[in-house]
Amino acid sequence: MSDCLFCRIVRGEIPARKVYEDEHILAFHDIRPLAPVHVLVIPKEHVDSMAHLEPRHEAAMGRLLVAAARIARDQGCTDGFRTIVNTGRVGLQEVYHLHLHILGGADPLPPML
Ligand code: IU
Repeated sequence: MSDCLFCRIVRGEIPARKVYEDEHILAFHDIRPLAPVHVLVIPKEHVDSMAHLEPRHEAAMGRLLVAAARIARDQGCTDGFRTIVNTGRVGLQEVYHLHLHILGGADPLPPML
């Protein structure tokens, strides 16, 4: 069984402040928020990073994006938000379980790379 941190959150072994969950997707508040709204959206199935995506992940990634749009709306980001997917060492990825950051809740958001 994977000891990946986000897989452990999916299994309920590590607590997280969940904002959305279905069969395929989990979303929870980032523990070190960089904006008033900072939510991570992850596929429940482990994928190391965006660089590891294959054609078989197409449906899962479509679901992830559509869910992220709904979650952003539910979090009150009706005038816009940023999404970030950090990938690999160069992309400053810390947790090697693919995740989409949703950042919002400030108008405007501070500039970020
Ligand atoms: P990154 O895209 O891999 O660089 O970001 C990982 C994020 O996961 C980062 O913003 C952390 O604050 C966040 N995080 C978390 O929410 N819960 C945790 O237990 C750990 C990291 I470790």
